[in-house]
Amino acid sequence: MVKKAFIFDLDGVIVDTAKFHFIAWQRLAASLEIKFTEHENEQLKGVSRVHSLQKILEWGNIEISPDVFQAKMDQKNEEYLDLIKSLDTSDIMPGVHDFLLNLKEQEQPIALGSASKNARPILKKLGILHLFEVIVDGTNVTEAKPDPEVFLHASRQLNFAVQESIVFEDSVAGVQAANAAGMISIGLGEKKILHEADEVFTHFTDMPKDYINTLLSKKK
Ligand code: B16
Ligand code: MG
Repeated sequence: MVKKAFIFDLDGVIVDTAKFHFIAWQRLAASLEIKFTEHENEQLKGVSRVHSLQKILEWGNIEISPDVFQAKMDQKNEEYLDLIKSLDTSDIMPGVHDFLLNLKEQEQPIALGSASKNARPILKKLGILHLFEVIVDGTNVTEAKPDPEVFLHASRQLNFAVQESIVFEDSVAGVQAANAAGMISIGLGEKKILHEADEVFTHFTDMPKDYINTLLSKKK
């Protein structure tokens, strides 16, 4: 049977946490009197915590000491962790659980490729940690998306070539990272935002019924 490496982003693809990152960053930006709307937020999706804060400070033209920088990052993460306290299986994105189970049934390898340092506890909380053979997250990488490092680690650990790897992403930076790696990129979200992806769906539930088979024969 044909096999491919199926690599999933976490926030905004598997679980609906993107909205909580948004709220936490917005509060952080407000504390520094920096404007932060959906437009700015879009540019932070898939971007690591440290790079996100750097971008926000650039937008506000503000410089802070390393100590305050660390304190602000901690503050954002505390807000975020507080917001996701009540996270449960109802926050799994539509169709994702079935899609993962279908892949498992076909014995297809599954990896996580996320910028988040909170990935493992979130997957555990949702009861789906065991579905992932490989987890590459913000604790394992040095380069932030759009750098392909996170996805290259994931395919390497699954023992697959980049041409045999498929990435599911909700962010522009993540789609660019998958493309830079030479992998097939499937966008989850709006076509007009994720137009660089090889294909885009609003949700997993919008994919055709036999889409896994289509992906197994898809070429970059
Ligand atoms: P944390 P993903 C990314 O996760 C989020 O999209 C992004 O908004 C967040 O800043 C980043 O993780 C770091 O997350 O603060 O939890 O370490 O989309 O790559 O799964
Ligand atoms: Mg994401």
